Amino acid sequence: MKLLATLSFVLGLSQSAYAYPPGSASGTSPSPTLLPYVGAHDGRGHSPPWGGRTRHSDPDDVPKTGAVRKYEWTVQRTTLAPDGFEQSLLTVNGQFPGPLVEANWGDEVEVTVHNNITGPTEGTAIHWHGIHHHGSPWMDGVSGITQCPIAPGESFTYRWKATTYGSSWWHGHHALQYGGGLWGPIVIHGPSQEYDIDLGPVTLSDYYHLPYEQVARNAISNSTDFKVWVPHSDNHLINGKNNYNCSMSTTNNKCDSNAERAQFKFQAGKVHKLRLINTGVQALQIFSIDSHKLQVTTMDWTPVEPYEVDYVALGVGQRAEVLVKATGDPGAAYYMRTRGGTQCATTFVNETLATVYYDRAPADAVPVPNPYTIPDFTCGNLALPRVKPLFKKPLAKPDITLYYNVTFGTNATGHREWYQNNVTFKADWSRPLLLEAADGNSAYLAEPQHVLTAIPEKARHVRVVLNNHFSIHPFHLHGGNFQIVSEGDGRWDGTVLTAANPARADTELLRRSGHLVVQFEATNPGVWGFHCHTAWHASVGLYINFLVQPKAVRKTRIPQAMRDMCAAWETYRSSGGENAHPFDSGLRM
Ligand SMILES: *[C@@H]1O[C@H](CO)[C@@H](O)[C@H](O)[C@H]1NC(C)=O
Ligand SMILES: *[C@@H]1O[C@H](CO)[C@@H](O)[C@H](O)[C@H]1NC(C)=O
Ligand SMILES: *[C@@H]1O[C@H](CO)[C@@H](O)[C@H](O)[C@H]1NC(C)=O
Ligand SMILES: *[C@@H]1O[C@H](CO)[C@@H](O)[C@H](O)[C@H]1NC(C)=O
Ligand SMILES: *[C@@H]1O[C@H](CO)[C@@H](O)[C@H](O)[C@H]1NC(C)=O
Ligand SMILES: *[C@@H]1O[C@H](CO)[C@@H](O)[C@H](O)[C@H]1NC(C)=O
Ligand SMILES: *[C@@H]1O[C@H](CO)[C@@H](O)[C@H](O)[C@H]1NC(C)=O
Ligand SMILES: [Cu+2]
Repeated sequence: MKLLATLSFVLGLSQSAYAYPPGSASGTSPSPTLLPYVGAHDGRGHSPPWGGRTRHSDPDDVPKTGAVRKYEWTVQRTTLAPDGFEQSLLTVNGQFPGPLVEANWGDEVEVTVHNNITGPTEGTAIHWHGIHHHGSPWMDGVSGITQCPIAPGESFTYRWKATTYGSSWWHGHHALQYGGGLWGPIVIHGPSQEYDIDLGPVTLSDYYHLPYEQVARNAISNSTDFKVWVPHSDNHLINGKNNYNCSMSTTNNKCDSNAERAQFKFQAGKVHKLRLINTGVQALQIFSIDSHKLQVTTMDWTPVEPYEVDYVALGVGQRAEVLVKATGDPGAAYYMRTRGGTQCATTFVNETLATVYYDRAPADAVPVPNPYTIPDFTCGNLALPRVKPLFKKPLAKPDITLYYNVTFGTNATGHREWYQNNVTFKADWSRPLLLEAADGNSAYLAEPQHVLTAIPEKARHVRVVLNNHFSIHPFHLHGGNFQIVSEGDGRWDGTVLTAANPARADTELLRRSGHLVVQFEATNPGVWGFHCHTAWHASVGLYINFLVQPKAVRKTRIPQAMRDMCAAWETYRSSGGENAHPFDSGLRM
């Protein structure tokens, strides 16, 4: 691993310094650990590339490293059995979870994606969750918004700057593809609270045995069966692994009930860093380690004053880095667990386990269960009152406030639809909003189904008020982060949680029958989605778009490669491409 890290730094080699363990492997060895930064042991001394910057420093003071981290990816269908149940997944380079993207704060990342999806063919697009793409909004990877899909047999090279640091993930943002396996973690090394061992990404995800197209079709269907139009996941995975009771299966897929769970290794007395990432489709995940406390140090990308908890609740797309001191018995093993919170997830499983082995634990050590009790709650962000960003930013007076009522209903044939202010979002993969905005097609942009608001040129501080009437929704902003003005039950009554230094994130939960009020700075020209990250809610139209700095976008020179991608897609589509036509909002298949 050290050697690879060295090579990748010196030669700019493709692939990661770190072999993120594919969940399909038998998994008998614990996850490997991460170095403090890419190239940490390359003989150039031990000062990190971010110099004297700390967790308290201005996050916009991004180091210039000049390094480019290159990856070469092939998206394809691969038959795997991450939980013992064999099925066809969409993978990158045959791996599930997909490869780790690893870089240092200030690096450039370049990922060439080849679309090799066959049987049937379909387009694809890869999104980099939480990356800002300042000056290159076409690199956001959302089909129908920032690009046409990469047509079958075609390739596209994404390039973006790691202007934030911490833990996140990439995923397919075309149709419901990421629900079919197309995702992986991102680690951007930067200043950190002190720790001894970086255990790397700990991904928490719900997992479906139905093909992802079917999950999407069910969610939009006019079925009256609750378990159809509210898709239920069959399993939940930690780092892409869990076992599954095959006698629950109603299909003929090959199945082995003895698949391995994820394993981790603790060194007694040491402080371990875990990068928790909810890479799921719908389920809220409540993470804990029996008999251990968690010290939370980040919210999404933002370093916060450390606070101690028994468990961390993450909605889809949310991340938290936690430090765990190994205070347990050096000869024992402990359960790591993630729970759905039965009211906050639609699933057939309530709990998923992994095992943490201390260094002197025998290989066959079996943990004694000792779970924390989780009281009932309303599926909002439990920890929010304790979140204090280390680099303080007070809340500015908004220049504009946008209000959205989130409701759910059916169309004339009984098919499900999500609405914001009575409109359901529909994408046109062939006409991405960003390209239309650059071309000045304002009449097209104004069509209601695009749910697009042009932010007035002079407005810098944009407040967005969501009032919810049904279900829970982890809302995610593209192209930047936001300050959380308020989150709670009922309609917003104008209360501000903390004006002095609100929490900052790019994803936050909109609780059931509650409200979420966020504020972002309209300083990054582009078309940026603000949407529910429950994949089959976004598919069914829960998706808002902001056109930020319309004049600057109009002046943007869209690279020819983006136009070529649309031309190739048009050729595929018009020649009867197998999966060229969306059947709902277009964000799923
Ligand atoms: C493309 O996928 C097919 C199977 O779906 C596989 O046989 C082929 O090797 C893949 N090509 C590349 C370049 O990975
Ligand atoms: C697996 O599921 C079957 C059917 O529901 C049940 O009878 C059996 O006890 C389960 N096995 C285990 C090990 O939980
Ligand atoms: C999950 O939890 C619910 C509510 O506590 C319970 O009714 C159900 O039986 C549990 N399911 C499993 C598979 O344990
Ligand atoms: C309702 O929505 C479904 C799914 O998008 C669509 O197939 C159907 O045509 C719609 N019905 C009407 C009457 O528009
Ligand atoms: C469901 O939609 C189909 C059209 O897609 C329609 O024929 C059927 O009557 C609808 N069923 C119900 C229960 O509305
Ligand atoms: C949202 O709903 C409230 C209460 O039902 C209503 O007063 C308000 O006008 C609605 N806002 C929009 C933008 O539709
Ligand atoms: C949304 O629809 C509801 C119910 O049909 C209606 O009362 C309300 O006025 C509509 N709101 C807007 C902003 O069109
Ligand atoms: Cu939702």
